[in-house]
Amino acid sequence: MRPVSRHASGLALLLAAISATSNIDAAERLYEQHCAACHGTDRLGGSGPALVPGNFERLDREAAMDVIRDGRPATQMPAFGGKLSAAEVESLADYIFEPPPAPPEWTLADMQHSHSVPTQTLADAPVYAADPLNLFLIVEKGDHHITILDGDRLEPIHRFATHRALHGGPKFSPDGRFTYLASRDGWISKYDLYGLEVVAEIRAGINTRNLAVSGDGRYVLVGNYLPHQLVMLDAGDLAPLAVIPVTGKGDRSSRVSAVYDAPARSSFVVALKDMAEIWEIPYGDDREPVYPGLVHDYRYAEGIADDTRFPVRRIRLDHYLDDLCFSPDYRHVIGTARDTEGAQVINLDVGRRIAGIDLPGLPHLASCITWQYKDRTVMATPDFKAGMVSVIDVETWQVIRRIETAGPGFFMRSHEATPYAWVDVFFGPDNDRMHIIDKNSLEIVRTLVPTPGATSAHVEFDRHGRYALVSVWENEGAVVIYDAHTLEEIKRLPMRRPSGKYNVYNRISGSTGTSH
Ligand code: DHE
Repeated sequence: MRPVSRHASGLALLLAAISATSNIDAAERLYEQHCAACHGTDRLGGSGPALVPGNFERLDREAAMDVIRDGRPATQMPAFGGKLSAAEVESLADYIFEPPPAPPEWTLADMQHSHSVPTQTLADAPVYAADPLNLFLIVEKGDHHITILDGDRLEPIHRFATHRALHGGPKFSPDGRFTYLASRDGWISKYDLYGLEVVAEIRAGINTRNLAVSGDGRYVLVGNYLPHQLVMLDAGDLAPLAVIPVTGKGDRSSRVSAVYDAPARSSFVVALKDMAEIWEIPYGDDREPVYPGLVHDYRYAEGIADDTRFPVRRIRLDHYLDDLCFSPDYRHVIGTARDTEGAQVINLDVGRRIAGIDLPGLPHLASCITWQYKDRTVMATPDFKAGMVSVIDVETWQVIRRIETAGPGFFMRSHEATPYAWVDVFFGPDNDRMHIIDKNSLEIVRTLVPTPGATSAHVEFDRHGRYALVSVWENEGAVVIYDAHTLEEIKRLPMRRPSGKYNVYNRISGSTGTSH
């Protein structure tokens, strides 16, 4: 074989570089022609999601090609298979997986530009005849809508379109009149449950995890994966008050796993994905809580008007926390760590780990609930990996029972007025089952199968604990309503992949049967 001269191999490299550049140029032109109108000229999203790496958590390149070619059912994403060749589809997929020239930013100006307050005059009273605190909001993931259901008559009273892919439960103003919704694309909407209309909207990020509303109803905190920042909004009209970069020493920064309200502490608690820390952001009038004898590392938010409004307390941990919940008094965070077995208990007052819990597998702490068992308070959590529910004493942090289930579960719910806790079997061949656990004996006393062969998931009770609503988690799915005492089916309402459902009263009253 003839040796390739240094000159010739340099030429080959140059030609390859030119060809790669012209491929990218061609893909860029295709993008501008077919995608930019919905996904933004900068690929940071518009009516469609942002198309940049970091925003495709569950979509690989092959799956992206399928979506470009075939479209996405129940969304505005059309099929381009008839217009583009296979090579063009492939080059578009390559292009959107290419990191943008500079890290994506979503600035205060971007947020202000997206901000709107469409409704200036609010209804004086509910525009329907139903108990406004016994409404259910049912998120229909299948076609991105919410159905509002009267919790007494069990009839829908309204249905409205939401932004694409809501995630995390809707949150409520303390009086239950308004609900706040977050979409994975960063859109935050405030919706009036009296007038049944959107009253304010803003895009607070490119890839958002969830939002929390302060217990005093004044603030909304939004946690983002992209960019690495928290955004504090005025809960009145969703105007941005402060953008808080999630940064550490040097050039470290982190995605936000989730944000939570801790009403008993008048603070927000922030879980981080890429730094072994939890943040606490007090929002009461006395902003800097005093924990006697402790030195805290406060860093002030880079606010837009005033640097000292939202001090951040950093609680340093030994491990990265993946998933967490709170003890009923909000003194403790119970979290699982990516890099270690079991769960850890962090006392928020002293700002450190005080106990471990023997929880093998991958407990889904975000959906843990509590109840009184004999003379103690217990906390129960399903597990993502194993078919079991663990019941934990919140005084001693000992696991007092492991209840074997038909497969790993996602969501668990109960209510003060029912003797039962309901847990789904979300994964595996038995995912059409729903277990009913007796809270006194800690035994499974019944297993329901709402629709054989279809995933059943996520339960919510009405405010009085009379009915339990279960999702049949399919595109042509349903919400099945059971009598919470007899466990008999009462009726079913067809819905488009109903995911979470939320009763206003249970949420604002802090029912122990639901995760917060
Ligand atoms: Fe969720 C809540 C994290 C995937 C449906 N999910 C939450 C919360 C967190 C979380 C931290 C609590 C925040 C809140 O309610 O404000 N979820 C995660 C993940 O890290 C994970 C595993 C991966 C991801 O892509 O984000 C994940 N979640 C899912 C899904 O695949 C689900 C089943 C379908 C979906 O909508 O994407 C899903 N998550 C939900 C729902 C809630 C939720 C319905 C609200 C639970 C509730 O009843 O309060």
